[in-house]
Amino acid sequence: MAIQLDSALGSDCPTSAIDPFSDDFLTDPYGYHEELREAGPVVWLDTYGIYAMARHAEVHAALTDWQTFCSGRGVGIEDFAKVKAWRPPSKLLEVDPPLHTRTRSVMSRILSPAAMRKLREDFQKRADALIDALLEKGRIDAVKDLAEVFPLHVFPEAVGLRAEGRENLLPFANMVFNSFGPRNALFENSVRNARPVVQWIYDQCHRHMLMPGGFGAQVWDAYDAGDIDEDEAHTLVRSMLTAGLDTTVNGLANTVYAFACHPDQWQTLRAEPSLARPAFDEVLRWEAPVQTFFRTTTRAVEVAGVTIPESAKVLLFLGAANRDRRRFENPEVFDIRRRPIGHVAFGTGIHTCVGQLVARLEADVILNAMISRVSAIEFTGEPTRKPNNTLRCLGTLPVELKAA
Ligand code: OVM
Repeated sequence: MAIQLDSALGSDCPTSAIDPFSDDFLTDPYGYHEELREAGPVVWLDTYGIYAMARHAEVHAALTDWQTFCSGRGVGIEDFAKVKAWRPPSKLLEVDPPLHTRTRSVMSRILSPAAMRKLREDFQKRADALIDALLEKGRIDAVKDLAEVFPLHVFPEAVGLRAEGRENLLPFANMVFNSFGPRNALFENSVRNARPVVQWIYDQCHRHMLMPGGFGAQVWDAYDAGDIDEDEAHTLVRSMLTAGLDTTVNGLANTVYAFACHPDQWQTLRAEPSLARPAFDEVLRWEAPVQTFFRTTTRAVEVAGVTIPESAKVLLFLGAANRDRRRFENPEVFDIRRRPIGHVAFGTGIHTCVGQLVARLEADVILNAMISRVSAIEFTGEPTRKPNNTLRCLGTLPVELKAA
């Protein structure tokens, strides 16, 4: 007869004392990722009383099985079934089918390939002008002067936001991405003085605040068509304002960082500009802007021989999965010729990043602009980190762009 396993939380798998939300971890996560991957397919994190997965196979499988690993109880550390969410939950990120299916289809229609084709020419012009201006300067902070400037220039306009108050966008996103982690100092500091920031964001989501033709107005068109209700429309606009900016800011900063660290790879890309798309995927694999998300189990489930009980929080390390040698050869090596199919920087399954075409478009036009104009990207100082409970953020990235 089979022996009944002790069903106490975490008793069934390796335990780790690693704190994935400590400054130490967030500043340089990769050694810890390796420890977590090697500890086992499922690891119990003592500090928080949660399960974690850092290997590609298990992260991928959990993301695909939304029936078992649900999002409706929050994708942060707190279980919405037990603790009230600090903000009204997202109707895209923090819901399951059938509601998710409906809101998701509205958003994927708005953020479609056809919509991107309409934006491309304008985005490219702006990217070209920005890189020209940065070459005049020569020495720049690629976070402030490039990675923040460009998305802030093109994205709020594509959504149809008015100009005043846009300085609230990045602090709001910083707060939300910190809020997926524990109530540590990072979270507390980012929600200090949050009220006016949150108020501004919520105000912008109303129909009368949004310019005709933009992504925001198109969400309200879906309300007119009867696809979503009023509250859903408002919250979906909020989703774009939350998820659409800080992610691409860090994606672009990480792109410049990756090439500054690997001058040979920059020359490879310049010699073969058609590698721009796979190069951006390699940046995402190597340095994922969104490092982690949680899921909550809807039932007891066995994963690689470990039984995870029902109602458990499971932390999925997207960034660690992307550097799992079981899935990617020499995962620490940044190689734009690699076809990093299967990286989970955009997630996978039903919640796969719905805005990824916008992110890809932004990266593509910036890389295009740089390929023809920038012969080299050289560090002029040490980059600094800005720890966030979810995002892989650079604080400053001092580089010199050399004109071609
Ligand atoms: C949302 C939302 C917020 C943060 C991230 C995200 C990466 C979505 O409010 O829907 O996706």
